Order: sequence, then structure tokens, then C-alpha cells
Amino acid sequence: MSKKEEFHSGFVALIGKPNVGKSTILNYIVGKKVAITSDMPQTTRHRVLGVWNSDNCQIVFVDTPGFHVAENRLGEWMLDSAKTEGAEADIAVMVVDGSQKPDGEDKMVADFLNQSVANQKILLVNKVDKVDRKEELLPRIAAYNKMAEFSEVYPTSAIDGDNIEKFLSRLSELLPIGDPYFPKDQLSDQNDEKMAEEIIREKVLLNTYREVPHAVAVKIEECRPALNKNMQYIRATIYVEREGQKTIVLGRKGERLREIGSSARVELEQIFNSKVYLDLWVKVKEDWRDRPDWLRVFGYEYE
Ligand SMILES: Nc1nc2c(ncn2[C@@H]2O[C@H](COP(=O)(O)OP(=O)(O)OP(=O)(O)O)[C@@H](O)[C@H]2O)c(=O)[nH]1
Ligand SMILES: [Mg+2]
Repeated sequence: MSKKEEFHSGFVALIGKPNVGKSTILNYIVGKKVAITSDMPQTTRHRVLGVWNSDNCQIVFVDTPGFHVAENRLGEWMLDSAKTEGAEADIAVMVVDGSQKPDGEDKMVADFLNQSVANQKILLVNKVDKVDRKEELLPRIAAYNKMAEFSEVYPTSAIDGDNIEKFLSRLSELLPIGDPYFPKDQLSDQNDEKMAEEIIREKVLLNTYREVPHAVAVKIEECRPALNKNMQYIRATIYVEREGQKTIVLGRKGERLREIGSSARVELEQIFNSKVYLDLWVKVKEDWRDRPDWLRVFGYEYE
């Protein structure tokens, strides 16, 4: 193969504080929803892979939980996993919110990058579509840029797709020469059941308030074709930590739970490519975010 035709491949981790748009960028690049998103910080709890292919390159993007000061074991695990992915990828991409000034959580990410010397670092200043006064943007980008040794900087919008093509073609040049890691038609490492849990959790995040979104975990208990019908039967439990949180998730006469169920079902039907009967339950598991046995049940603990 001539140099021109050589194939490049590698892992690119998206790291950053919560809510800057890492998962939205991943979905935009993959062209499909592989990670859930919300305007609640700490939406992503475990790494999600999203694969982008071109004729001469395969990029495996690694979406990670946002860097934050952990308040429980779940938070510690999330931070550990973000750091592990950030350190192990070929390229670490720090994503920041260009509509805000750098803050202490951005500094946590920059401090981590400054300590890890293994890989190349790129800065994405995202949400530039939200910046009305363009003269604010350049000094803002400069402020983020001096936080660590970045080889490149891209102002981006995950909503409009600004600069994403440019970013991808540069990554294709920077990644090492190598074979693809995944078959061309595999866009993510998440199986349908895991995605179903995430979709239901996303709908809970979008429909609840106060501390409830942070205290929610979802477990699929049963997922199979329904008897006698051309339908997928899915039974799932939404776990919260307190009775009061359960009351919020249920809503008046169960109205909120029905709303969560019907908005989740629309997306589950796309995933399973069939009608879905969604049987949703809400249970209390006190302080599960600090209990290793339950963290493991929900997939939030290393094996
Ligand atoms: N206007 C605008 N909104 C964006 C952009 N990117 C993401 N958002 C919004 O920002 C919010 C957070 O996006 P996420 O992708 O969930 O952020 P995240 O960095 O993955 O957050 P965590 O998973 O909590 O770490 C969502 O409401 C997105 O729709 C962008 O470029 N422009
Ligand atoms: Mg996310």
C-alpha cells in the first residue's frame, strides 16, 4: 500500500466537566444516538464508545463521565473511569463550554491533562452557537487554551456541527497507522438492553427535579419478544434512594411515570424495530450510590 492509501485508526477520548456537550458531540459524529444527553450535569455515568469510519480511517471515540468533585462512591467511580479513558486513548480531547468562563471543574480536567504526558491533547471549545458577542469568544478561547499544552484548538457547535468535519479530518491524520478495531457497521459498544436502560434513565432525568435525577438507576429485568404478539416485552425497574424520590418519579396518580414510559417507548421501538410493551416499576434502594454491591448490579463498578 502506498503511503497515501495507508489506513489510520485509534481511540480518541472526549473528557471535560459535566454538561459541556461531550455526548452530544459523540452523537453528532456517529450520526446516531449512542449516548444519552440532558442539561443535567453528570448525565453520562460510564464510558460509551462511538465509531466513525471513512475510507482511510476509523476513529473510536470514547465518551466519558464529566469531571466533578465526587460526593459518593458512584461519583468516585465515574471520575476514575473518565481519567482512565483520558489516559489510555491515543488522543485526549478536552471539551469546554465556550459560552462560559473556565471554572474549577475545567481546572480539574486541565490538571489531569498536565499530569498525563502519554498522549496528544486537543481542545474543543464547544457551544459557540450560544455566544452572541463574538468579540468575547477569542479571549475566552485563549483563556481555555492556556490551561494545558494543546496541540490544536477548535471552536465547535455540536448543534450546528461547526468545525466538526475539520476536527475529524485532522484526527484522521494524527492517529497512528493501523487496522480498524470494529467492523464498519458497528457504531457503538452498547448492546440494546444497556441502551434501553439509558433511554429510560434519560427520560427520568428530563421529567424529574431536585436531587432525583442523580439518585436514579435503571435496570432491565426482562427483555424478550412478547407471547403471541409481534411485540417486544421490556420490564424495567427505576431505582431511587428515598421514598420521597419515588413519589416524585410516580407523580400524581402515576402520571409522571406514564409520561416517562411513553417518551421512552417511542425511542425503544426504534431500537428494537418493533412495538414495545414497557412495564415500568419504581423501587427504593437506600443509598445505592455508596453501596458497592448495588453499584455492581447497575454496572458502575470495575469487575
Ligand atoms: N447550544 C448548544 N447546546 C449544546 C451543545 N452541545 C451540547 N449542548 C447541550 O448541552 C447539554 C449537555 O449536553 P451533554 O452532551 O449531555 O453534555 P455532557 O458533556 O455529555 O455532560 P455529562 O454527561 O453530564 O458529563 C444538552 O442540553 C445539550 O443539548 C452546543 O454545541 N450548543
Ligand atoms: Mg455525557
